[in-house]
Formats: sequence, structure tokens, C-alpha cells
Amino acid sequence: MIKPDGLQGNYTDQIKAAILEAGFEIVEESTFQLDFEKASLFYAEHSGKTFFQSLIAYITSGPVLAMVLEKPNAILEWRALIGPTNASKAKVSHPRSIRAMCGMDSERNCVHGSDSPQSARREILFFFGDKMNLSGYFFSFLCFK
Ligand code: RTP
Ligand code: MG
Repeated sequence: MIKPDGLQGNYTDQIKAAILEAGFEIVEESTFQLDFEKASLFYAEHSGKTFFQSLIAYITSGPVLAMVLEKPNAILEWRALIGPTNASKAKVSHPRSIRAMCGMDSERNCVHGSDSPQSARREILFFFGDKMNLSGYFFSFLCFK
């Protein structure tokens, strides 16, 4: 997912170029404006943390671009490509990462990545559940092939 700062900073083309250069296929994509309720659901694992309210304000501050990316070992490969959560540290430790390119700090880091097959499944359903036939067969193919 490209977060609002990624879209507002006009980084979409650069991020997509990095995605394709790394060998991912973009299987689905769509922009969404999340509201407080939806963003809270998306980041439910962080509810109660000190940064939660700020995170929700950030993620609802403009549209996001959600994508389904496909590649062998996609989850780890994508997390490696985006770099560490803190973008200001990424600029030093992972200067070629996407977060180094378009992020700013520990919150405004311009992109999100699912952190497990279970998260990927939940997040793909969250954004594209009404669009895809996810009643079992297709999704198993998508996630675990
Ligand atoms: P993401 O879920 O967005 O891909 O990021 P992540 O796994 O690298 O990091 P995570 O721990 O899941 O945190 C989710 C998002 O919350 C914001 N954050 N702010 N102010 C802070 O200390 C802080 N820590 C995390 C970031 O936007 C982070 O990506
Ligand atoms: Mg996370």
C-alpha cells in the first residue's frame, strides 16, 4: 500500500517502477480514502499503542493506493524492498529502499507491507474482498502457490 504521503509527494510512478524492476507483478490496484473506522480496523493490531491515534490521522489524511503484488516469496521480498519502518534510519542503513526514497520518519514512511501470509490474506480481503472471488480456491492459489 502506498500511504498518503507517497501519493501526495508524487512518488507513485517511482514506487511502481521499483516494484516492477524487482520482478513483482501488480495483480490488483485501486485507490481508497480510508475513514477513521476503516483505518482503525486495518491497523487494529496497533490499537492501544502510543502512536495509534497519530497513525490513524496520518493514514486517513488522503487517499492510499492498495496493490496486490505477486512474486515468489513476495512478503519477505517486498518488506526487504521497502526497508525498515523508520524512514529516517532507512536513509542511512538502506539508502536504496523505497522508504529511504520517499519516507520521512518513524511514522511517515510512505508505504506499507503485509507481514505474514495471514496478514496478506486479511489485507487483500480488506481492500479487494468485494471484487475478487475469494471463496477458497482462488485465494489459496493467490497466497500459497
Ligand atoms: P506497516 O505495517 O505500515 O507496513 O509498517 P511496519 O510493519 O514497518 O511497522 P508497524 O510496527 O506495523 O507500524 C505500523 C505503522 O505505524 C507507524 N508507526 N509510527 N511513531 C511511531 O513510533 C510509529 N511506529 C510505527 C508507521 O507508519 C508504521 O509503518
Ligand atoms: Mg506492520
